[in-house]
Amino acid sequence: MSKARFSCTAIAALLFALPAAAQVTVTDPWIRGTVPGQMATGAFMQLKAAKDAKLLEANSPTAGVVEIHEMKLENNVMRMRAVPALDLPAGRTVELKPGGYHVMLMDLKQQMKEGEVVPVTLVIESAGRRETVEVKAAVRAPAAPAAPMKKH
Ligand SMILES: [Cu+2]
Repeated sequence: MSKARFSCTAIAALLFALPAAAQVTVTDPWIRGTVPGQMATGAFMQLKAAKDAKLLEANSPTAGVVEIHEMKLENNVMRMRAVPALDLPAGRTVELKPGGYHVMLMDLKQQMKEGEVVPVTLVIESAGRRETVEVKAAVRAPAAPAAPMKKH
């Protein structure tokens, strides 16, 4: 009897010791710097999940409201809107970048100064399990271009 109970406990321990379900890799997280008084900015990064997952939400102590946004060209106007979740298909790199998906930081509690590192927590769901991923995002200059510009 006690032996059986031990086995169950051992199995439970083994299950909980399994690595996190989603195994999301975050590459090159950064935040666009702000000028004094600016209340919102975007955070960008590349996400790659080992198994199908979803980015459900994000949080940061630097912002009162954080949403996942999508930016789209509609009738020649760039518009952004909040999306309930962002799909992270297994093995595919999903890029959050200016002009596309981004983590919107609003109601900022501080100026985002170039060179600072800001913590952002991602809430990710995979196979019905939620997990959080801690990200340290580097603040870049407010006017930092997304990619080096070429002159011709
Ligand atoms: Cu936005």
